[in-house]
Amino acid sequence: MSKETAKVFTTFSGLFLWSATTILSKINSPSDLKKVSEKDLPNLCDEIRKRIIETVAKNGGHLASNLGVVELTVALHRVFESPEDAIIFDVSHQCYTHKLLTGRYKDFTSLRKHSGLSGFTRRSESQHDYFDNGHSSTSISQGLGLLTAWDKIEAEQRALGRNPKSRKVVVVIGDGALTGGLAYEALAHAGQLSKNLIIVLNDNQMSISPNNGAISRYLSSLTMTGFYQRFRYFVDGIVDKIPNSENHIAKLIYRFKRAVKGFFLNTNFFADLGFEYVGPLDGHNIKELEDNLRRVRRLPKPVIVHILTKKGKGYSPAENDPASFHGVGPFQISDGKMEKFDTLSFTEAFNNTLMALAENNNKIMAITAAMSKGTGLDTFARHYPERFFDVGIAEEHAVTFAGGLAAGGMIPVVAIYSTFIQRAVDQIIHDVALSNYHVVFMFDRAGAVPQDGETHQGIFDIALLRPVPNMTILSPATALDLSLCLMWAVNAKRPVAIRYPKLSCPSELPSFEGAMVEGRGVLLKNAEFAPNLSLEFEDSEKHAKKMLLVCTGGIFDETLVTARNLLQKGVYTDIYSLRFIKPFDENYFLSLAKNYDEVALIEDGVKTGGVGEYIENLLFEHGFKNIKVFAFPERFFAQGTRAEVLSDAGLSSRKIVERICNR
Ligand SMILES: Cc1ncc(C[n+]2csc(CCOP(=O)(O)OP(=O)(O)O)c2C)c(N)n1
Repeated sequence: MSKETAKVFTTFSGLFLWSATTILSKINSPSDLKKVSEKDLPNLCDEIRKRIIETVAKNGGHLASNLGVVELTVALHRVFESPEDAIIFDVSHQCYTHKLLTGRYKDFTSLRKHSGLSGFTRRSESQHDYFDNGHSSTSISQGLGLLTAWDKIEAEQRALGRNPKSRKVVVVIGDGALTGGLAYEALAHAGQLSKNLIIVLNDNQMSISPNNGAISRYLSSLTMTGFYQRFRYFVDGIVDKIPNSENHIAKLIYRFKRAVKGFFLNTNFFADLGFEYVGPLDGHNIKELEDNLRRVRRLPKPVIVHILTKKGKGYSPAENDPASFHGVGPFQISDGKMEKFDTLSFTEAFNNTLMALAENNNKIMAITAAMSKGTGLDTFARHYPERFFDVGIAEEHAVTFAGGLAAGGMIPVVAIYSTFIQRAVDQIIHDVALSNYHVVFMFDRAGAVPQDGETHQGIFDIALLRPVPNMTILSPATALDLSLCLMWAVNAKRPVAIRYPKLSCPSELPSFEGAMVEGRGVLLKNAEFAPNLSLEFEDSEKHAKKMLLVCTGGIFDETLVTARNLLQKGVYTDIYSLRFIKPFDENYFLSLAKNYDEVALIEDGVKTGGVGEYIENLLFEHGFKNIKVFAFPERFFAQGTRAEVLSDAGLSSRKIVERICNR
């Protein structure tokens, strides 16, 4: 390793990087970890960081978040007895150390690969993973439910005269995830139930981007109370040494401690909810973490352990720019350089158009739920800070807030990933569509989503929102198409959702330049998209059948490949790209469809309730016989490249052509 490379590792000890991993490779379970001596723990943490950096540099992943929780995860697995005790990670994008310590060291190179380890906790992978997480702010509810169930079972055992082991539940939640409303519903309930739920609040002052807002300010104010915490542990240390017979002395000291606490923490939101508040602790100090976790393990009430960590810890490119290293593709370890693509993505196409529109219309406002980088709205935020809102991981609020803005005459543009909008379906129905408010929704990452797996596929939005009255749903196929859709939506005076994939935009084709006509898509004849292949059909009728491929815009690129492959096999094929998923001009479509012998519907969404199923029924009702629907079957789809996910769903060009040709 060169000196340059060594420089980027900020915390690794001495010459360790040149030696092979030794401690980590021998840990097959948390019980092996418990045997590691205290003095070896810093080396173990170095090994873990090295393994994470090397793997993520190749496979991509959530680097900065994982580097921040190495010591915490080691401490948790040394103090608690997973899997008898449950350690639950919110979102679980920060679970890599947990995976490495729970028997998945050898498979770790397959992280986020097709058929490999997921980048999140998955029940199918390990008994140490209690939940299939990926969406934010669920962990406190999950932990509380699990603990309530275990407590009931324990009580039943005790009633039978047995002496069951008391199982513990620890939840790890970040300050970003704590901006989600679900977390507060759970906190209120946990305070009410008053069980020993242990919540570790991992405060790195970052969501994906810096965590602004009132909650973040409040957490910072809590970090001022370090003196009280030192005092508190000093007193607890004394109380621990007092024999039981002298309990009244302990009680006196406890009262004194409460009085001092009142002085330093005259309000503490968590304490007011019924939690014991412990912290702030140094989240990179294993000894301090272990000592405190051992103490809170025994408390008869819910506890918040507030720890401070550094996102990206140990790797300077990630420490210096944690937002860019939150979720990364492959990168160069020596300097953190990431691969750059010069093709235009749908996300960029959206933002270019939005910037152009916002320049001439100051009613346009942009909203994101903690995804300003992912949705590309960071550019808008820089130019129009007064018209930009990052509401935190609060999709429900984002939508209802947008309804309020629309009621006040603004034109809110809400950019949320397709998978996360699932959270806010009721807000779309009740707070926007019912009043027919003019809100523009941009559903990024619609359809097949690479590498993140089940929790992140954007395949349910069409089925969830197509039945909603007043909703318009658009699915552009190219950058120009997306621009036209957004311009149309900004003038539409009703709720409009535009869905588009995580993908580079396909090359433009002249047919997309046509003006938008409500309810209608874009017909592309094969002479346009495959001039060389279509020649053989020009003057002859030698093709047996004429095929129309009808596709959602998000899968237009693959549909083009399919059409060309069919042409090569001698099947005359044209494409109809569904610019409008809803409303749908049925008469216009039927008048087109009657020119074809066979129609295949290709949709990058779930089949049940999808637009393909709807068009299939329409065609049947009008006497069409030869119809095939290609869409995601009712299953969850694990991680893989886009092509692998589509293939798993039977949507690869090869599989579609095969099914069509073997009719
Ligand atoms: C409902 C939902 N919205 C958005 C996201 C995308 N997301 C993943 S991690 C993350 C930030 C989490 O921040 P924090 O909890 O502080 O963890 P950190 O990465 O800082 O350790 C976000 C916004 C998500 N997973 N779920």
